[in-house]
Amino acid sequence: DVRLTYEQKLEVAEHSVAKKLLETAIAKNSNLIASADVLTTQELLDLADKIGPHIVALKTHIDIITDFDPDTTILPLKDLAVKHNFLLMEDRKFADIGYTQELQFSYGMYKISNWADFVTSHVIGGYESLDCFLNVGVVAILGMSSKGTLTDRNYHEQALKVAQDHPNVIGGVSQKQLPENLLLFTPGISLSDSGDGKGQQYHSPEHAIKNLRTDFIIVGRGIYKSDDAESAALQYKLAGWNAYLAETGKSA
Ligand code: UP6
Repeated sequence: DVRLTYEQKLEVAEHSVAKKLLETAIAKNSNLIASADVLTTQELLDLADKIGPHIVALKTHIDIITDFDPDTTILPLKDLAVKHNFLLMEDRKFADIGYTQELQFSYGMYKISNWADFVTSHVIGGYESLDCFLNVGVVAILGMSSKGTLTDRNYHEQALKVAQDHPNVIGGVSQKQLPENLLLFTPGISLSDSGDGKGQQYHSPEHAIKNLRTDFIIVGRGIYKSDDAESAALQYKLAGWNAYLAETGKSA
């Protein structure tokens, strides 16, 4: 069977955030999500402004920003997201009971629910633990990219069942192909490295898109550690988009 295009996925998508992601991919000819794992507000904003034109979403780990402040970190970040038309994905990887996740999502200093378009969450707390993410999309962690991860086949299967049943879930993070009703997000992508010496395992954009049928590749160090983040983002964007075009037969 042939891979569905983003246009075809948009026709059947039900969640507003899934639709927005697919519309953005189509508008920008990009399936690239950049992971902005930098430590200061200045680096975060500089990176977002530079690579913004090439990405569908910017993935944050907001709790590693050393000088976080809602007014100086989040407000300008939201402006950049509007300026360059990308979504904000907070990679919080929630992993608790629903009650606690609700507090972590809306309170504390990060107030993620005020600004994130979508978040990642483990499903280890079970179906109801995802109920709190009412107005955002949830990307469920089904399988991890790191060596020795406990997300084996059985875990993946059971986690997938939770994800597929829950109306807040738009997709999953995985290193395996997913059923077509979920969007697939794949980290562990690099054009030059096979690992980081700390358990991370990398594959090429082509592998993720051809073999796993990934909808969105997630690239961190490959972009923000590069000497020229803007051209690295463009390079990953083109690698991802060309692999997609080849798979859908949209290009010769
Ligand atoms: N990430 C993974 N693997 C997973 C889930 N999430 O690498 O299974 C996240 C990391 C990091 C990014 O938390 O933010 O994706 C990958 O960054 P890198 O490209 O620099 O390795």
